[in-house]
Amino acid sequence: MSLTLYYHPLSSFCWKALIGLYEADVAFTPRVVNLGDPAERAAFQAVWPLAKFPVLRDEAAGRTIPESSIIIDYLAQTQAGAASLIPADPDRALQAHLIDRLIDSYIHLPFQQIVGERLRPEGGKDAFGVAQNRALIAQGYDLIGPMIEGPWALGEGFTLADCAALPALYYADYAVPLAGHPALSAYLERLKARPSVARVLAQAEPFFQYFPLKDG
Ligand SMILES: N[C@@H](CCC(=O)N[C@@H](CS)C(=O)NCC(=O)O)C(=O)O
Repeated sequence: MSLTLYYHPLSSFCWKALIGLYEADVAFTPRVVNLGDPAERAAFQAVWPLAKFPVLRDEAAGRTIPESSIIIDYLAQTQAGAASLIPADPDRALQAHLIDRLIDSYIHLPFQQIVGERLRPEGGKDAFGVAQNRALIAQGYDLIGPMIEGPWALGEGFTLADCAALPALYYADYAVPLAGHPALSAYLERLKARPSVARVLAQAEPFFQYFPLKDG
């Protein structure tokens, strides 16, 4: 099999890539990386020096593709089943990329910062930074909510924007509850019911005990 995905089942950015792979029914070899294991980390670093996942390796093409959004772009360019993840119409493709960028920048990354804060030792905490990131996520919800056309981000077609939205909304909900955003909450529920997403969530379930915000 030509494609290998380096990932971890609990990793939110890996969910974005996995949803794309499952949506398109692309065959790949899953390679779970335990970054806590020095040998595994070193081996992964040889594939991608930043040692951040997901990373897709296309052995036949001799290419290493990092970055969750770029992996979806690459799949759309190289796998017939994945083509629709990026709309053919250039304006709609821009919109898919815009939503992906906004979600990553103003929901997903601030959430990641909040989780990082939880893992810091006493004395290294940054309550001001956490408040800033919570405010950013709330702004992100206000921004993204009206952009969701329904049922999916760009209407009837499931795209990169939806692959990005699920992990960001699913996890950020723990830090900044979506309760005051009924349209986004309903969108998240539709996403969770999607078979590709349900598969990703089921695979993450055994690892969820390690999610630092699981108890609020
Ligand atoms: N911009 C990257 C972000 C990737 C990222 O931050 N991945 C996290 C997991 S969700 C990671 O590898 N963390 C491990 C670390 O930072 O040591 C993407 O979209 O793929």
